[in-house]
Amino acid sequence: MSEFVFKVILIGPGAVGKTSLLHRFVQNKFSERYELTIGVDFLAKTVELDQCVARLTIWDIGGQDRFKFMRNRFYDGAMGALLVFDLTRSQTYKEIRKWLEEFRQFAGNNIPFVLIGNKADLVEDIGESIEKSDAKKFAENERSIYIETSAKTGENVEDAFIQLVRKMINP
Ligand code: G3D
Ligand code: MG
Repeated sequence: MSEFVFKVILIGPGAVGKTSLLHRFVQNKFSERYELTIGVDFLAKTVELDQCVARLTIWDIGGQDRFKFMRNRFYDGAMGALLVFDLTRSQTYKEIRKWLEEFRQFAGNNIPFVLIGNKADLVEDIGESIEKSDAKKFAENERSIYIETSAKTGENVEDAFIQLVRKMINP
């Protein structure tokens, strides 16, 4: 089996569910938790797929704007990203382009990402705040894919990370 080691980062506006997705993904699985004092936190998880073992360190950033000096350290060596917005707040979708630009500027132009619309469980009550087809088109134009998740119910969370790992293994 081939073995890979990947640094993955979770990016996107505040309160879209980045930390919740990270915890949902590693729950009940092998993981190590590290608390760093200056606004960045990561968890480790190993996944197996397609005859490969991928050892992931998944970095989560909090209070990004307060810690601009941490950006290099956060982005440095990142090999993939989940770019997350909140399906119930269209403003967070509008900010995605800016996050993608920053990601490419700091991590590199050809690093794969998956676009995530999170909080799918709330959409039924609150209704769509963005056009799903628009998000899909945007992702495809950026050589990516779009997945809707719920960190609350767990819907598609594993799938989102696995799709990203696939893209990192076969760029
Ligand atoms: P962030 O890390 O991107 O800043 P968090 O976001 O993971 O801290 O989540 C922000 C808030 O959204 C949290 O609520 C969290 O429970 C909620 N949340 C995250 N993901 C989901 C989801 O998929 N569905 C629902 N219904 N809520 C979600 P609080 O109340 O703690 O601020
Ligand atoms: Mg967070």
